[in-house]
Amino acid sequence: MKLISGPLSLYTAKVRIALREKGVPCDLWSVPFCRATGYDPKPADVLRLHPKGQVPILVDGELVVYDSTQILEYLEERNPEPPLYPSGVTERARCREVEAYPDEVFFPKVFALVQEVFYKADPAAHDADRIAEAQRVIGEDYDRFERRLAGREWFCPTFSVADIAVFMSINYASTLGCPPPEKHRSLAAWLARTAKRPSVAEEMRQISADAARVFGGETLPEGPRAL
Ligand SMILES: N[C@@H](CCC(=O)N[C@@H](CS)C(=O)NCC(=O)O)C(=O)O
Repeated sequence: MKLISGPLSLYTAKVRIALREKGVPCDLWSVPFCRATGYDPKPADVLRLHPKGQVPILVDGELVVYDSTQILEYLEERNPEPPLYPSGVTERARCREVEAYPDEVFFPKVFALVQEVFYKADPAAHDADRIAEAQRVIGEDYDRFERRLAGREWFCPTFSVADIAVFMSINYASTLGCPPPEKHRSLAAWLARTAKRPSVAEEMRQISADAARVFGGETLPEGPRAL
């Protein structure tokens, strides 16, 4: 199995964490990435295999699966143990809803910070009003995550793809200067708990190292990487 992987891609990070949790061997092929042009120019395989030219893409023999959520579903069916979805139709539906929220609703708000803070290297070029508005709407979602957790250990009865997706999105918002407020005690405890999982700790280690290189002006090269 091969994962075409974005080094700083939060969507790919979800898949990398799931692969580690499940102990599934997988070759990683990292696409190039830099601060000036992001994912451009894209490798030919990405353009050929994904209709939107995005990562992650999972290739398993003849099968190509794209979109992080679809890949997580595929991995769960291919390698059910340990499960990353709860059992029972209702809990699974709840899990899918929590997993989808950061990708579909929360991260688009964070993306304003990506465009302002990450892609504009000169702080003088940052649009302060846009950043403030992004921080306001992100704060509303932090309230929502806190209410949803309400002191529970995980978003679902057991650690799941919901925790992975929410954690990665919050990590990006935090890195871009908008961490959850201290008043959200459930969220803080859950973040610390999640960060301690070896699968997540390894992801954070790799992403921090890659981010430091990219902020230093390097282009992360295309090629094989260790999971
Ligand atoms: N819904 C997709 C989103 C994938 C996505 O937006 N990938 C980004 C990297 S994080 C990408 O490839 N961006 C390049 C582009 O859209 O041109 C998923 O969950 O996989």
